[in-house]
Amino acid sequence: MLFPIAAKDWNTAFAPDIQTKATQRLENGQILFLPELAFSLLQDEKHFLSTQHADPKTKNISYHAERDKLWGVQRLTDSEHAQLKAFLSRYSHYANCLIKQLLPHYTGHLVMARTSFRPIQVSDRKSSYRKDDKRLHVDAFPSAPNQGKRILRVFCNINPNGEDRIWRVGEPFEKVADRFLPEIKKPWQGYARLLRLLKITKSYRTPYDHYMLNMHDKMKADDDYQRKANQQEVRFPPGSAWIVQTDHVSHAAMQGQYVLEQTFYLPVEAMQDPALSPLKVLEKRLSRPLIY
Ligand SMILES: O=C(O)CCC(=O)C(=O)O
Ligand SMILES: [Fe+2]
Repeated sequence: MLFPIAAKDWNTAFAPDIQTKATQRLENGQILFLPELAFSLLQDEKHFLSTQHADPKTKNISYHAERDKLWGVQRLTDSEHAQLKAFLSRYSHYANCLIKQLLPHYTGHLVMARTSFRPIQVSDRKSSYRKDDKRLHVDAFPSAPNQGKRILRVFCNINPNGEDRIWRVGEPFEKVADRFLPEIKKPWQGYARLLRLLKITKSYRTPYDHYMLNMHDKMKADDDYQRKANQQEVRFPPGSAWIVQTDHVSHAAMQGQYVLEQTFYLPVEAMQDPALSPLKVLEKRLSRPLIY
């Protein structure tokens, strides 16, 4: 489930056999675990280890490096706003270095998406079942269809009080698909166009997005499945980092506070083995293309 990798520096040069193995393990649904990869905060960044600047309406503080945009925040002075941006921009840069060094096969294909800072204690968070990441799920976003692209995330636990980030990791994607796919109705023709027209989605919700979103919702809604599905607790201590394809790995975040995260999108064709992608797994089971 976890593939441990030794590295203390975000710019470590890895041997080719580690790079190849890491890519294979990741594509097979394992989590790349870097137990010694800490992200040390600069003096003025420590100020942000608090919940006071997180907008209570959103789960995370988010930053988009290319657009230099910060959201999900409150009560920031202009200089704090700039400092928080610089903090998340620094993490985004470090995460990018790590991925370039560890997964060079993907270089040139990865699209850098959102950076997030998660200062809220996970176990205290109340939300509807759909938004509740304490329930096992695979990632799929209702308003941001990713049209088959892989979701690759780099997490780092920066908790200053010794508190682990605790996850549950569920069964392999193929099993999840076998369990939930038969329950999902075909997308209604014209619905995706309507969602786009009404600006409910930021891009066209392909049939792939329809099936992934339904799997996400059905997994979270099923109490029996949450309890009985094959699963394992995994702990990520402070000063550790982990890389995971969250569209493929069934996961739930149960406890912990103060995590940084960088999201990347990867086209399926850029994988070493595209047959392992959720897109190809679903297309095989449904015997038809799902991107159109
Ligand atoms: O915040 C976490 O530890 C993970 C939450 C989650 O489900 C996700 O980021 O996909
Ligand atoms: Fe998730």
